[in-house]
Amino acid sequence: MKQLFLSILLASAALQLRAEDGHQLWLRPHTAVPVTVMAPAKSSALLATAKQELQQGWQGRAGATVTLTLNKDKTIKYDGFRLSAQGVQAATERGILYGVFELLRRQQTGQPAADEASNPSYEFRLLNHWDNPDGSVERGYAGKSIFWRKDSALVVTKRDKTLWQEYARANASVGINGSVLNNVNASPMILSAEYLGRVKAIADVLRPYGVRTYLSVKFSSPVLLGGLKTADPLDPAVIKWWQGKAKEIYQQVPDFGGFLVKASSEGQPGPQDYGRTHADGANMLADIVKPYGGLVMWRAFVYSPNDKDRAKQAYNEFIPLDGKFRDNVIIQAKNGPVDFQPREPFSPLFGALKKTAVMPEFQITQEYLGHAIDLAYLAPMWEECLQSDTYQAGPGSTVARCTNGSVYRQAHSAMAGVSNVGLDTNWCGNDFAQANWYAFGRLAWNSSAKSAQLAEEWLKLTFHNAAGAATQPANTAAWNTNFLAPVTQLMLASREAIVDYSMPLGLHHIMSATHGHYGPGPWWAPPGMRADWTPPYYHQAAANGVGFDRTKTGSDAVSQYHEPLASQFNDPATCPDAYLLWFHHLPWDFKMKSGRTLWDELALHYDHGVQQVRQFQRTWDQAQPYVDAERFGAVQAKLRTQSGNAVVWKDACLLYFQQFSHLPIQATVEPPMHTLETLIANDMPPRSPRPIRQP
Ligand code: BDP
Repeated sequence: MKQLFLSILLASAALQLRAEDGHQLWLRPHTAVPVTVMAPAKSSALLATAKQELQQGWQGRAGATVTLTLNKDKTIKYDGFRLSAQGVQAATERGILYGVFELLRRQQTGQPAADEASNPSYEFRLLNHWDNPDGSVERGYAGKSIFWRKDSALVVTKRDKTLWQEYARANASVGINGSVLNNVNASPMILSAEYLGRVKAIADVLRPYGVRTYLSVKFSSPVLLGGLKTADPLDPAVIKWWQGKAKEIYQQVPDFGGFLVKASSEGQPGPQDYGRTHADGANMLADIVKPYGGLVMWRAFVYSPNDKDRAKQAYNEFIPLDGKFRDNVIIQAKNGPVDFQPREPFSPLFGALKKTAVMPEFQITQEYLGHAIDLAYLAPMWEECLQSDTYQAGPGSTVARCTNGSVYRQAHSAMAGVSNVGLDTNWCGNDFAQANWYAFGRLAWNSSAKSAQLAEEWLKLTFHNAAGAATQPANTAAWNTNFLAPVTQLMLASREAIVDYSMPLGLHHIMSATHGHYGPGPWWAPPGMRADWTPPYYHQAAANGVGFDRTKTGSDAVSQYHEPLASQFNDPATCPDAYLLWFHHLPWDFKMKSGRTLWDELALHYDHGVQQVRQFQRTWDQAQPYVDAERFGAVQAKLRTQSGNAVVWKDACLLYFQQFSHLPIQATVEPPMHTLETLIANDMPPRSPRPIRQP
């Protein structure tokens, strides 16, 4: 009897204690069903990985035989694959691995394996890590770098390797095939022999998962590291220096992917320092990596303090260079023309550069969307950009089609995402931020994928049958109704909620820099600060109205868009509400499409954002029976903080703008609970603690 009591106690303790810390991501282990895997005879690390994944994750018929076939087939492109009753067929070893992950994903999410080819939309699907050699991460909210570490930096430990392997596996499972290991604000150190040694060690661990290694380089490295007098891209000594460096890199990492360059941008050195163009700089590096099959990703994130409208500058600088870049150069452009704001229209460079490959850069890390505190599922934002019609080659020339090779002839195609990964136990700081890593990979694979489907997939993989959940869902129907459906809705509404309580109706860049772009700062303009780094430059609030005039009679940014967009954006009557104050400076009593005044509409959006987060809290609370205690509590705490901070955003913006509008806040809007004075004085919303994995 005593024995029985003890074992019941132990069993129930095990059930309660087996909380999940999120480290397994969407790849939580399952009890595998026996399977026989027939693989090509050749021995290869990638094929071995594929075989192992099948054996440890098979959920299909017990005793089934799965055949992996390497076979060129004209329906298969790049690293695509075909699933059939026999198994997986692909032209490359990477394709086999991706097919295996797709097969397993389908089994786990209950989708039948259709007999059809699945091809990636983009040839290169890359994460950009903004990691510094000292281990810090620019705009990182999930702990220190997984690649670099201060002090004993270059000693590779067993723990490093385990982490890099887990990271590579997660990437491979969603089709990501490249990682840029360091910050675009690059340290020249990264190209030193010592650091290249560590790059090699990382590359060796990532390779069996099909993830190639890339580096960001500082344009002045020949001076800073090589001791040369110049970094002029046309100088023979400079060219020779880069050639030597490339040789050294490729000796260590034979499949090195290439360079990412932020040049002549935000104080970074570049070809313009020597009177040369972006094309001169990019082509010099492209010629050097060409013999090795390398790429140069040259960023279009350029703007100077002297330009009257920051949003116009990339277009003005790059359009005259169209057709002047080598075919292994890809221009990497952020989704919007300014920065990674909660909402921007698409960058007018997409589709306008017709003889130069352009790749979209998205920000997975939530610099302007609530860091790792706020719950923001970003796939709807990326889908919005990818599906925007540029009209540059007729209707249907979406951003996706203009960048993935469907519209223009381009030698290569790529998509990049600024990673949100760090040393935190759950990798991303917020359990829900993992969904953005997942969705980025899946969208780079299939740019027509729907955010809703990706959210569902991710939720099933990440939460279904959560170990240690208070009540194990008795059947899938209850789980679907009580967890999957409401939490999917929460995810899909989450980005719009942030837009609403922070920068609705086309407002942008009005956050405070004091807290690293987290909270509101419409007033933020320290003396001497360059104007285009301060919110008043962007919102232009005054007695006569609010918004940035980018119409034909304003900065004329509208003309960078192809018709019919230029005319549509130019007229406030036809400009979508979502972009209204992006393109227009309008009086506070401007009549909106809804019939309300601009002021009232603005207040309603702010209020709606706040109410939405409260609804998210309720939805999550009801999900408790279906989630393990650890992840439930972590998300609940974050939502609580977000909810308070959303009110801070609403109060700050409405009270600040009210100084100019002099209009009352309508009665249906929740009255402010802060005063403008305290908000400005504190300038710092509360933050939530996060679990940190010690390096
Ligand atoms: C801005 C970030 C800054 C980055 C820059 C970039 O605030 O940290 O260095 O983008 O993309 O949004 O280069």
